[in-house]
Amino acid sequence: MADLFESEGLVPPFEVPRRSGYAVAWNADTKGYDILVPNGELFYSEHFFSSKVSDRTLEYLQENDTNEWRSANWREMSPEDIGSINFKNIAWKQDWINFYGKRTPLPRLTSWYGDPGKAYTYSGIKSQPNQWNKGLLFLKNAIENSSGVMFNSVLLNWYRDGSDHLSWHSDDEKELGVNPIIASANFGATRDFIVRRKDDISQKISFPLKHGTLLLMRGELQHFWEHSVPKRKNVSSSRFNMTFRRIGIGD
Ligand SMILES: O=C(O)CCC(=O)C(=O)O
Repeated sequence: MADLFESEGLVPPFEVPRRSGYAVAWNADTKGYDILVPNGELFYSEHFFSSKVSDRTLEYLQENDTNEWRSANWREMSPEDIGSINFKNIAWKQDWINFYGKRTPLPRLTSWYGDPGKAYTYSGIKSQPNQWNKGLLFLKNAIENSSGVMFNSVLLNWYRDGSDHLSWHSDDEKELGVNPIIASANFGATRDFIVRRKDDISQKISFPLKHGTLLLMRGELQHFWEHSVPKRKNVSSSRFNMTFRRIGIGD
């Protein structure tokens, strides 16, 4: 892999620490950056999905029987309101967590899809898979064809605006295997996805995940690094993230 600092004039939209163990190389075949970090590998493709596919996905994720998705004020709706909406394609749900003894809504909406039996537990919440639909299978196939990696499940996150967020964590649940391979597909508003080393949090990279961006994480990354999607006051529209996963495959 060519060293970042001898790159071919392409400027990635993220910065990696200038120290040994890091490298970034443009991959002309997959039209993205291969990124090597100490104890981990990532792949970043800013415009992996065309704007046509990305725009249609944004609509697909929000289509419902009662609200015009472009103008709906999702932020103002209560968890009960959201629960009563009949979304055509995705079974969105508001999960609740116990935060210092208080029942608190998760600061985003979620949904879990996968092959039969591929249940997943995150934030202490166990989810049984919804059945794959055409739209999700289309995106999954596109990622599989490009990466050569097969996935059997996907976690969807809906960040209604910049106050929805995700705290520091690693995707290191046992069912994801020893070295999980995770593919993150992104639609809607751009949000920063930050990865940092667990043993030295000054080593970090902030990836702007945009409408149509794909980010792959693999290798030992989940053991040595954690990631988050922090709040952003200036973001007023929805962002959707899908992390395609391999449950019970045992990499
Ligand atoms: O929204 C994102 O980009 C990250 C999602 C994530 O890390 C997760 O669902 O575990």
